[in-house]
Amino acid sequence: MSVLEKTGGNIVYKKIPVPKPGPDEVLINIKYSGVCHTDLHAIKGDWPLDTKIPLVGGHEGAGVVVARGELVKDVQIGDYAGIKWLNGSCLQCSFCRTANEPLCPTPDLSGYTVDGSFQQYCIGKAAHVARIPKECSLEAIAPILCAGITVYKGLKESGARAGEYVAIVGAGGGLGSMAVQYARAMGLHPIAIDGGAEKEKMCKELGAVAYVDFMTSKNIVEDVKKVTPEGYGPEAVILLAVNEKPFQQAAEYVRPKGTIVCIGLPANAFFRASVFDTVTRMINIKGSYVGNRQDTAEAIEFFRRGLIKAPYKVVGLSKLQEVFDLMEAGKIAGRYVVDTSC
Ligand code: 8ID
Ligand code: ZN
Repeated sequence: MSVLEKTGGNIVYKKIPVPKPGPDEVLINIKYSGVCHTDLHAIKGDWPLDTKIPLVGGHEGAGVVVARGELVKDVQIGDYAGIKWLNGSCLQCSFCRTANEPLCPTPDLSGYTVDGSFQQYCIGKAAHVARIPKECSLEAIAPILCAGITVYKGLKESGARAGEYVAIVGAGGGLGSMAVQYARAMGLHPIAIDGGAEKEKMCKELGAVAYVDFMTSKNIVEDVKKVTPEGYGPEAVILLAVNEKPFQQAAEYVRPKGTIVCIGLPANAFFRASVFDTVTRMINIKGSYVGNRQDTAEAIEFFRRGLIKAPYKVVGLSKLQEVFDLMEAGKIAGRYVVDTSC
């Protein structure tokens, strides 16, 4: 399996023991796992939060339940289930009680504070594992388990309504390719912002109404505004880039009274917006962090209905380091999914 032994080091592919589920846990035979940029942040130690070490990363794991603890009633052996970022939460604090589980002060984070899905056998708290319908392809649904849930939640948090425009910043990446699809399925008009011709082609195929290339555009703010009907800018901006600069630009092109949703987590980044503009243009700025169990069920239902077909490539888990190298270079259009059997 793939293990990180030292923050900032390379990952090591090796055999490790199969864990045993506790009373409220299930053991999932992970077949496929998506590779999220968060996994790369974890390896590099980008965030002000320590990982466990040694660490098995991964939090987009789809597989089959093979064992369960004695308190688990509603998940059966043989069910399809998914490991997501929120592996577990206390379920008793006021955040958990009000369906804000991602804000629980004592969360278990898959592939960060507990071992995740870059292995064949992974533990999840039964209350939190994603319920995956049997008709779903496990490799195709893997990226829904973080990327899909997160962007779906972010789009809901933006308050944008059918018929409105939404800028997706980082649209060519893993979360972005999902966001373009979810936006469309929700009746919104997505404007894709990313770099390069391959990502442009993908975003347009997925249904983006326009593509603004941050690497060649001479004026991103004007280029984004001019593709909206009256030129006032999009009602919402979903920030997924792993770069601070576009966070600054968003406040300049969002439509007055519009909403900026921060989701991407570049290391040591700050959001800077003009106070004058924020006030006189009545801009809303907020963060959005994965999703709760209901968001998970809803995001999966869009997928089950065939509304989300974001592109992914499959490689063996033993090639994971190569996927991280491509990700670091910004060369991945869509998502990589690893097959844990090879
Ligand atoms: O709950 C959350 N908030 C959450 C959940 C999951 C992931 C947050 N994330 C975070 C990740 O930790 C990461 O920081 O979202 C970010 C994006 O994750 P990802 O989609 O898995 O990363 P990616 O596939 O590498 O895509 C990033 C895209 O951003 C583009 C890149 O070209 C790439 O396609 N990008 C960059 I870097 N700079 C850009 C810019 N200036 C840009 N796109 C537009 N303008
Ligand atoms: Zn993720």
